Amino acid sequence: MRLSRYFMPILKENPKEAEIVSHRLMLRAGMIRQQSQGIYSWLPLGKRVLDKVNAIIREEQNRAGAIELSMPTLQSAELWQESGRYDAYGKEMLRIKDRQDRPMLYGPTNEEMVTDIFRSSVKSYKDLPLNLYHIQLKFRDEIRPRFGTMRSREFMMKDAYSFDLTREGAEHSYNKMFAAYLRTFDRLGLRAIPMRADTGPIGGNLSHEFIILADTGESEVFCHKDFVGFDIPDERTDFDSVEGLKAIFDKWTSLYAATSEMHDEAAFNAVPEAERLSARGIEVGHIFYFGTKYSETMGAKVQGPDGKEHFVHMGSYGIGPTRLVPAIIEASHDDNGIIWPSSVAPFDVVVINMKVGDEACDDTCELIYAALTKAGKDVLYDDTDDRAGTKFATADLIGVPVQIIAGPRAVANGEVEVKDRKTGARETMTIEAAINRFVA
Ligand code: 5CA
Repeated sequence: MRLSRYFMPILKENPKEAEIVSHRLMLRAGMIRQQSQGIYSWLPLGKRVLDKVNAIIREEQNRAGAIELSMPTLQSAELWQESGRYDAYGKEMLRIKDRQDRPMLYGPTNEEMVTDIFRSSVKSYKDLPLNLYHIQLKFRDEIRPRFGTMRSREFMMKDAYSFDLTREGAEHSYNKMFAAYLRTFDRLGLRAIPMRADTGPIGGNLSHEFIILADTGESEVFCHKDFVGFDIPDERTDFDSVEGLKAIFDKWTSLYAATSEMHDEAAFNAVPEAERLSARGIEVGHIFYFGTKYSETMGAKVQGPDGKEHFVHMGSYGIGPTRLVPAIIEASHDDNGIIWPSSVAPFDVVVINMKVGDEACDDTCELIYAALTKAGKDVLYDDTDDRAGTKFATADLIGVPVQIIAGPRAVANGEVEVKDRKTGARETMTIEAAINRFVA
């Protein structure tokens, strides 16, 4: 991508409305734009990061056996009247009427709709377990939308829904998502700690929130320090192994960890003082087991091996991609801007031409740009005629992990400078060596 032809509206000034660093940096880097209160456009740079986050979420959902579909944002009120949540959900639900005066709503979550899909076609235990997910916009008319896309009214959610014949089966489905979430957040460069949590309007009595520790987080959390160093389930994890996944779940729930709603002061005080962590955190995921709450009210039954009809046991599993992007920034930035983990960086490398119009600089940059693009890398080429200082500031602000800097003096020697955004370390090397770093 040539920066001169890209759309990346950088702000020079700090936006006044931004209270936390991620919101400030997302606005300054031209990643998002507020369209009305709590409703955002994702501009090209932001969209790239969001897509990369979603790709990792999708890979880990698929690995755990969940199957992707796509459900609409607009739902009929009838479904919600069946479950009893149409009235119970309250003012957070955006209610709409169509031209025939039929009540509709912009989905805040999809338990009802997915249960309707399930009951229309699954009739036998032989088709279980089943886990269906989508990555789709939701709307919740939050009282206090704030911090940019961290708490917005329209937001994206990966929501998965599992169906099992028995409670034991449903627990295994829960554990699959539990392990998948540990892997997902780790690949996003985050340490998320599962904590016992309240179930709110979703219901049920088994639930964990996945929390990232951050001073700017909205949740107050309490946990054992050791969680910070626990091992993440690796790529070879067998998601069909009931014992294997139970062992992961048991380990990750063996020590104290709870959000303020579920906090038990006495149990926390039993943890040795030096090992207690009382902090603030950002909820990036939330998983629930709620048994037959929706299957009973909506009549989702399958025939069991005993020939009888059984209401299915269900769980739901949410991740907030549009919250994860700012959460990653909260965890990874410095005074100059964002520092993306390479797994979600909008570009793998930025090539900075220090003297556009100088034949040697132009040729060198074009050569590197072409070679890295051919090697399948996402390359941003700063071919603008901005001053060097502006180019460096932009590259640091948008947080691309590696900068290749081509200035006339180095280029005359057949060399470029390679800067690591995270450490700030700069190294001069031949053009070939700079290319090989990515191609090899
Ligand atoms: N149906 C269940 C799970 S699929 C559910 O709705 N869970 S939730 O309410 O906990 O939301 C799931 C995730 O969506 C949260 O963990 C959070 O990451 C994200 N989320 C929720 N509300 C917002 C919001 N207002 N802005 C941004 N992200 C949000």
